Amino acid sequence: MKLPWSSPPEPVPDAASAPASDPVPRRGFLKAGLGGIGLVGAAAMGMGLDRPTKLLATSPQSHGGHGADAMPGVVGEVDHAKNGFNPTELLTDFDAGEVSVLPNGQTLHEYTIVARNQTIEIVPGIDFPAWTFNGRIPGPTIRVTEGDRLRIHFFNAGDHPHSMHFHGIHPGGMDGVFDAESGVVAPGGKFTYEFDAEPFGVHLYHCHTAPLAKHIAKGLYGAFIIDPVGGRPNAAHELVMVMGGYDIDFDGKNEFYTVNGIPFHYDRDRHPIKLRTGELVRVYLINALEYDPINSFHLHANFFHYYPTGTSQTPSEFTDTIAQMQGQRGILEFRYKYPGQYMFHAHKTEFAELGWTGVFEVEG
Ligand SMILES: [Cu+2]
Repeated sequence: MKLPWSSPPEPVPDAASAPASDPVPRRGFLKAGLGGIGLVGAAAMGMGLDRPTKLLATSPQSHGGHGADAMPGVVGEVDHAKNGFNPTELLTDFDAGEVSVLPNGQTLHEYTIVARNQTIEIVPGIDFPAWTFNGRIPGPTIRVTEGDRLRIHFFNAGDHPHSMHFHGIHPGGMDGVFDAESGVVAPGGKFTYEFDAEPFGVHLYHCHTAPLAKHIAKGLYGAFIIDPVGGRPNAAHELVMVMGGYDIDFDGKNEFYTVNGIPFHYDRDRHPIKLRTGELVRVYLINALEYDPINSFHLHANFFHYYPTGTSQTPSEFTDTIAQMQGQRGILEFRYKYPGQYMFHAHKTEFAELGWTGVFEVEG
């Protein structure tokens, strides 16, 4: 049997290993402004100086004839098939793993997770040398019920040491932090993490090897949902949104921001999320952003009940905006009263203009 990690790792063209003679230095490209666009085929992107803060769409895809766009965007579409994942599908892709029952009656969820080097087209024409769990950013949304057993067979097919560090309650030897015994895996190696799922809530997992910020920012993070026994009230839509960013020139600052891996994906002209009035919508929101201390979520023309970390079934707040620091997460519940198109985005405008924005399209 060909093991999933037996293929040779691809080279990772990151800042440390990129040849000095790189004909199109990324930072140079960013600073070059529009003149550099043709070199990478990025369509209709206006680059700023240090960060591409003016990504105004100017093609027929923009809302021509109605003045300026409400928010910047990009023109065209990334190659989702080549990337191997589509953010629209990731919204509702909950993974219970291989389910069986242990002799003691406990439900067992088994997963195979592979970390590897992978090039992701993050906006049209711009590739990012990512590291992924199972070929996607964020990694699989692991979803189980409190008290279930998790058994995760982790393979490192990348060329750096990686691990899976889960938030939750578990033994130190399963924490994926210090050494091979506690689940740090060398390239070509494997480790099996096994522990009980607690407490219920919305959590996350991520690689926890040094330098930590880089390993997370390269894409090694995902959602980890533990449902309470008996579940939560039925919702018409349950959606996962994992916030992240991309530092494409490796200077420790993000050039793009996103939910579920691809900036601007859920915009009005692209792939708005379709809802109906009156439906209960539940969003599992996680902040896996590195290099910026605070992220946020703002919902337009509506309010939501907020359950920090999802560890209580009683909401703590009724609001339209929340902030999350790195690693924080929570559950949002709302219903739309009126049909229409409604933005959701980071309330930090810079993040929104650089990709962390989307639209709920609500029909009556
Ligand atoms: Cu790592």
